[in-house]
Amino acid sequence: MSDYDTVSAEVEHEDEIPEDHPRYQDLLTRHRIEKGVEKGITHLQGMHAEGRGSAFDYLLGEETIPSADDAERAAAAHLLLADHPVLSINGNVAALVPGEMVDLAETVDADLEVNLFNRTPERMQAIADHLRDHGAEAVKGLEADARIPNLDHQRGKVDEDGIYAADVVLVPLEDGDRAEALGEMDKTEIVIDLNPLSRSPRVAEVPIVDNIIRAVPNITAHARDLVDADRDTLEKIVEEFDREHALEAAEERIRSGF
Ligand code: PTJ
Repeated sequence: MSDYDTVSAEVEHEDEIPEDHPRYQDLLTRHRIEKGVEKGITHLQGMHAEGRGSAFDYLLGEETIPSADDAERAAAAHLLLADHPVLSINGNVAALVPGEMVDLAETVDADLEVNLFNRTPERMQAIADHLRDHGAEAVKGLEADARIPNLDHQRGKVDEDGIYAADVVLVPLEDGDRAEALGEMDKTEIVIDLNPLSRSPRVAEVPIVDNIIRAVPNITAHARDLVDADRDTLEKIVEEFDREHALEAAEERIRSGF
């Protein structure tokens, strides 16, 4: 038995996963999702979502492909240009990248809002507390004093001064219905999803086909790089981004390996 065979999903702390393991990112992701379920942050369905994502990531080569890096730079430019950017957080996002989302929100001056598919008061509170434990000062989503039109009651609940009023929304690992409904509200939508055929990236102005654990720190790195850029520079990055190419390049990589 090799050392790698001894790395099981039962590791108590993620530091126990060896960073030189060939499937390190996948093991780390699985571990964080399991801990999220244990803490009442992640819904059990989040494990299915993770499994699907993991298969696509394997086919992508578990790396940020050049078209995804372009999308991440365009996302950073959109967020910096926005009047009211909001980063939407669900149970998988909170488990996988809590500190990284707080970091991005601070870098682009965005609000963080918890917005769940399987919404319960307990999970809403647990996620808000988890984000605060990772440095968030304010977390929206608990007021739920506005509704996304054309979505059923629970899934459509948002804060009036949060997602409802936002001009640019980052919605990672989102289900297609809500992504479509947010798009119909004329918001600029940035979606992170490893499946380029999923409805949510297909309706997004900026589809990012990349693992969220790589995508969010990379958007933040681009935002730091662009933070002093003038509006013309940012607008040029936004204009030059080709969403169709981003989706096609990701699908090509997944299907052919190239
Ligand atoms: O916390 P809740 O209640 O809001 O529920 C969250 C889930 C994710 C369970 C819910 O939104 C859901 O069921 O989503 P879907 O329809 O399964 O879509 C999730 C998408 O995220 C799928 O297309 C996956 O391929 C993708 N995905 C999963 N893990 C990752 C990912 N994309 C990027 N990075 C990942 N690590």
